[in-house]
Amino acid sequence: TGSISGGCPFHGDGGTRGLLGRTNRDWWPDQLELGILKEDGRRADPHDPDFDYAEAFNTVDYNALKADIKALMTDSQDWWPADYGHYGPFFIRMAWHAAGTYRTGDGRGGASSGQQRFAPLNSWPDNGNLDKARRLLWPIKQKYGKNVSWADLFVLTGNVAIESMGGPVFGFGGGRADVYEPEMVYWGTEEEWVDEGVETRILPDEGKALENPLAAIQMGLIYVNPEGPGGNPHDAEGMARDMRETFARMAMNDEETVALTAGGHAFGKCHGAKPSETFGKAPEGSNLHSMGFGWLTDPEEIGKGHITTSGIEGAWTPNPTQWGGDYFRLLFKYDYELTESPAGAKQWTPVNPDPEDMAPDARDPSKKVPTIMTTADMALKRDPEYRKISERFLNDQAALDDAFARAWFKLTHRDMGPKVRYMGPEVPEEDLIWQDPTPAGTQPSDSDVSSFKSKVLDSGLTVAELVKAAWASASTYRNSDHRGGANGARVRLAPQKDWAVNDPEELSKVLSKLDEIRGNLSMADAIVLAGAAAIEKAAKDGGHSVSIDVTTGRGDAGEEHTDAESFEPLEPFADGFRNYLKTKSQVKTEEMLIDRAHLLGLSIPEMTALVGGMRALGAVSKHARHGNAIGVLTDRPGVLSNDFFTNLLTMDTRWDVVDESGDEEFVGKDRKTGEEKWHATRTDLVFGSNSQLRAVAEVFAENGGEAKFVETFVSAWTKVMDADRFDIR
Ligand code: HEB
Repeated sequence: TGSISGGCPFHGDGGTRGLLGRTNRDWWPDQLELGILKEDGRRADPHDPDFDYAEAFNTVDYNALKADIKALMTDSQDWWPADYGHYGPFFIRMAWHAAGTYRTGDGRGGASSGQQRFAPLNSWPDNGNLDKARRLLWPIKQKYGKNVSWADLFVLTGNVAIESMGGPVFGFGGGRADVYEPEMVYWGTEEEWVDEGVETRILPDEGKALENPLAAIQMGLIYVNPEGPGGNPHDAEGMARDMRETFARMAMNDEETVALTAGGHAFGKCHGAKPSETFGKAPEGSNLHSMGFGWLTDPEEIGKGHITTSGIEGAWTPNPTQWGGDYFRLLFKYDYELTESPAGAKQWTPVNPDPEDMAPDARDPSKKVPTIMTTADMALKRDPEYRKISERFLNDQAALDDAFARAWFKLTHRDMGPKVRYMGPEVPEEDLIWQDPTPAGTQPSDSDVSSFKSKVLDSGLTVAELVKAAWASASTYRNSDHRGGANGARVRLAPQKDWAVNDPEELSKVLSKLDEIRGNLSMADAIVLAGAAAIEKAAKDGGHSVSIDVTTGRGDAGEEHTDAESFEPLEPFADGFRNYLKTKSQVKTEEMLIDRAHLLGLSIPEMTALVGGMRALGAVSKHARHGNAIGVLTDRPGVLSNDFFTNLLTMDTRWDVVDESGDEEFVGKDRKTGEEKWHATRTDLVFGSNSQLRAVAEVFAENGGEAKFVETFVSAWTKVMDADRFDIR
């Protein structure tokens, strides 16, 4: 992809930062405090905890819903009149900005939870005036109620908008359940949002790559600054670099980037008819009586409609509410000169346009105005690689239609996970490689399962090896974009099989042994069942009789089902559960554990039990300097016991730093004799040092606590193994 991304997560300008960077509380210190009402696990979501949104969506009269959305397109409202009498372009921008926050680095952001309703996204400068777009949709949201989420409505409205203007659409899958509070996402550390003179985050000359997992080059942007890197319209190379990198962070290649941008800008206009000094505060910080609206200060804007947003002024084509090839036709027909909008933004205008290539005025179709290109649009002709693609689309409209429709579908569905999660009558038949398609599995018989489990225990593989393989397979799952997980057994394939965190040699030995003895089980089931057999044995050796529920029926994916490159961002830079750290980052190693637990959907007790349990089982990575035993605070590794907690919390041990420089490894010595007993990392000691984690560790260490620990460990383990089983939910 020509990506210049830094390899290291959260890599930036040195120094350390918190897991979330700058948060809503930093941006809006006066924000109403609702967090106290969520103590004791009280939920912000008003729906019943067992409300099944996907099921609810399936009850909707889909065609009626689409007809209602279509009618809205041209039902211009006095409080925010539609440009050209058609809201379509405005809604496309809304849908694209809803989806465009997605980033491959951690799978967070994206259209799948309706986050655009909340801060900071509702107030990002790049989302300017989209508060009005969402409010236009309220009557439809209200009508369909809980059966149509905001998240689905945003995307479907984008689709209907494209269709209603003659554009190509590939399909729609519903099933995005809304959230009711802002998701905890790292959006960056800068104290400034995008503005003139604020640097791009990418400066290769200064050795600055775009910090992982971010996918926008400035705080407050979806992708890039339309006026050029840091607002410089002359930096054509930098513009293409910023676009290429940010789109790559959303798994878009050059062709998809060109198709999306040109296809999107076939529609609508930019808004910069008046200087942006007239801007009021963004929604999250605006007056109470603005009722959630922001930016609106120009009284004209109420009666006449959309005046200034980005500051750039003008439409790209002469037919802004009609799909077609005018964007490329104009881009290549004319030379463009640098001009300034009334709001003072840098933009490009065709030199001597023919009258028929002028655009209608957004309010008065009898008036003609010049079209424009942004500096970002100009990159599609100034960058040699983009240019080749643009020229192909210029001469082949059908190719653009297909590329745009597919890229739009990917953009808006990329974070929904496996295709089984898509609902509704317009889900495309075709399997797409980015959906990580997994062939359906079959259900093994009970006797197949039990004979396999006894073979596993006789195979000579250790508890630790089996547990590590199962964890390696399942723990790639991310709750954010629902990718990864044990289904498909992609742990056998590149790149996972070679990740250092997976101890590749050991993994390959375990997998070939399991393959040998699995009979007609799928590899995916065999790996999970082997882990379960190992844990049951380990529990028995510790005096606990447990039986682990394994939901079988997983399928095996092949290389042909797998876009290996797209799995690279799933590699953990740190996996505290296996005591693995690849690169020390700006974020503390224990925060990386919290991050991973969050992506796995784990609670504090679940995370704590898993860490303590995997240590007791000896299931730690081999990377560590102290061999296989780091964090394994037990004399009987391989037995499921609460030894990790009792040995961590005892006052008989004194802990010292081993590597003064790194502050990552520690040695535990007998307080009286000075004898070395254990080696541990930050992700071990945090369960004794952090007051909240210690409180939970105490429960597992205290008298009678071991049973509670085993029970919590087993249920958390099962949760991780089954995290991606949407096929059976
Ligand atoms: Fe766009 C609009 C930029 C991509 C679609 N954009 C727009 C504007 C700007 C831009 C500046 C204006 C705003 C206002 O209002 O003012 N884009 C941009 C950039 C990029 C883009 C820089 C990257 C390169 N788009 C895109 C995509 C899509 C789009 C991808 C889809 C697909 N846009 C759009 C639309 C519009 C816009 C549709 C219009 C809106 C209205 O009209 O309202």
